[in-house]
Amino acid sequence: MFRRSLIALALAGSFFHVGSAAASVIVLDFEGAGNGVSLNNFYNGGTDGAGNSGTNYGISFGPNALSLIDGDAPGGTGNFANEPSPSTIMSFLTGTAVLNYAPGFTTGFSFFYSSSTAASVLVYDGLDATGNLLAQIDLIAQGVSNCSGDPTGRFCNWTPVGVSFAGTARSIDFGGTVDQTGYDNITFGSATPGKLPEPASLTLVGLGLGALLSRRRKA
Ligand SMILES: [Ca+2]
Ligand SMILES: [Ca+2]
Ligand SMILES: [Ca+2]
Repeated sequence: MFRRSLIALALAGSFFHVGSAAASVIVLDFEGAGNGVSLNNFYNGGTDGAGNSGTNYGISFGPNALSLIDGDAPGGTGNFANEPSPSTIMSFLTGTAVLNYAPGFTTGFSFFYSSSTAASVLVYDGLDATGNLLAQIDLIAQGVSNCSGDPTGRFCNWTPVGVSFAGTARSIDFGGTVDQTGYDNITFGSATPGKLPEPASLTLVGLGLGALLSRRRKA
């Protein structure tokens, strides 16, 4: 489960860690979305799998993108801590989490992630992770090292990543390992995603979606 630890960040687009905040910024913090349900059209004038609605930004998600609430918060089962915007993140149990923005964006974007394995984020000029690959961001495993706080949660480290690319992007493929990689504060219009979190505790299971899935399978 702890396969990687010290692989350097690499990429085929341009990459910068933390820059300065911009004026008009959209932040997808996933707050208000359900626990272990598909995000679907939560940010697209529709609902997530539990019927919740967020702001309509015209942003939709592929079927694998799930919202997950921290187990320390009401209604949550997530096994994470120090998430940049409490208490909900995005993760996945199948494939990868794909974000679609049909009008396209050219300004770059940023996000926080926590992962126990290496992960990649891919940016495409077509919807549903199709068309030309505009950028690839390879992420190191950092989520579960020296954890404490929140008061519980195995995935306690959240790292901000900023991405720029040439062209017009219409989808982003947020990858990693199912139930081992989470994302939060996906930010458009700024190279700096939200705020930096604080430190948290160590246990030995996934982000919490696996337990949810096995419960569903039994049902
Ligand atoms: Ca929390
Ligand atoms: Ca927690
Ligand atoms: Ca959040």
